[in-house]
Amino acid sequence: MKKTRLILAGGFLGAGKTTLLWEAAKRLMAEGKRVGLVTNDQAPELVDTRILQGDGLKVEEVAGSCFCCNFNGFVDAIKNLRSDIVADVIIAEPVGSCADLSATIVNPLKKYHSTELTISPLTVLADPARLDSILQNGDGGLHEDAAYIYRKQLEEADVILITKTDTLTKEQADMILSSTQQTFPTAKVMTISSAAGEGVDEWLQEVSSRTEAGTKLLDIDYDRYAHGEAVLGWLNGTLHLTGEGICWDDVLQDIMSELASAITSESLRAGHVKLIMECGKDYAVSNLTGADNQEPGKLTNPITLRGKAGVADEAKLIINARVETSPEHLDQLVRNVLIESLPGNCQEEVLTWRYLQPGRPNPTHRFNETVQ
Ligand SMILES: Nc1nc2c(ncn2[C@@H]2O[C@H](COP(=O)(O)OP(=O)(O)OP(=O)(O)O)[C@@H](O)[C@H]2O)c(=O)[nH]1
Ligand SMILES: [Mg+2]
Repeated sequence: MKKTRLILAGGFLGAGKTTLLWEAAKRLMAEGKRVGLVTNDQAPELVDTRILQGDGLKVEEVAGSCFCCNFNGFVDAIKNLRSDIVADVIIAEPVGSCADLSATIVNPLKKYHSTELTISPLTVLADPARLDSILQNGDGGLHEDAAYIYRKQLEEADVILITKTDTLTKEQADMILSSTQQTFPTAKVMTISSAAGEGVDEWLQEVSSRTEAGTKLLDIDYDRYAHGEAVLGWLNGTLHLTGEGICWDDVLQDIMSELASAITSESLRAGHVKLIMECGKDYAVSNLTGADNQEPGKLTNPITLRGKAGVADEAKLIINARVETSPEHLDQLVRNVLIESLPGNCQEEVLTWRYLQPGRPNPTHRFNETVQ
């Protein structure tokens, strides 16, 4: 069986990974390539998986643990995509709070799976608003240990991809590109706007033509890394909503603005909050990212809304929230927001509801040397 090209696109929560996966997959499929995607999270019921499952895209989900702590689950997902669709290319999105991927994923894959896979340089995506703060020794709107993870992600990248350049002027984009390159001189630094479709082909060309992957191994303090993950509360919930002739787009918008007000009024910092409202085949998505309370002027566009769910008698809502607070508090906050914002004639049935704090990372493999 032919080899599959594996592209890992990591980077912090909300950096733009899923949006890029979608955009890149569409382009590769237009060239006639068979493309598989892998999503990853600490718990099932992912907004990302739902967004990506469309237009013939095959998506495998590794849920319940990050790729590095469930290396075999990740390998199984790759195997499934190779056998089900004979994938030419697989693009995988690790959990946004995950670091040390070179030592725990890229190099182990090179050692044990090089007959089936050609592994691309490790790409780390970075949202320019957070990145700018991190480059200036700020906290990127994050707890200092979460900011530590952010820095470590950049440090191990073979390719750093600065995202969302449509939110910057040409001068700002040039400046952040050059200061990132100065700070991380051994990485290839590139810019991209998945929204405007700019830089996607250049990135695909870069990662599809090179085979130097996982060239750097981190010196990383696992206590700080574990704490940086543990400051985030994680909530994944799915609800079945019913009510006569409800406009589900309005409901989605109301829930997200209530969530944003609750997060802001309690001075909490949001990693990423994602909502998807599905109504038959139609759906709308809303995201809240980069709630940088200290530098509100730096917010790119904290709430986004796209798609259309429409008017109907029922809908399904998936909530994925990662916010710097205890999972118990996040549970309460989201419950209160739902009570406040669901319309009076709407009944809800909770299908799944999990809130948790990510456990200490305990990778299946951790290499001390790079594999040639
Ligand atoms: N303006 C702009 N917004 C973008 C772009 N790419 C992604 N976004 C927005 O950034 C937010 C986060 O994007 P995602 O692709 O979900 O980010 P992610 O890295 O997958 O996030 P996690 O899965 O939580 O780690 C969404 O609101 C996107 O619409 C871009 O090129 N330009
Ligand atoms: Mg994502």
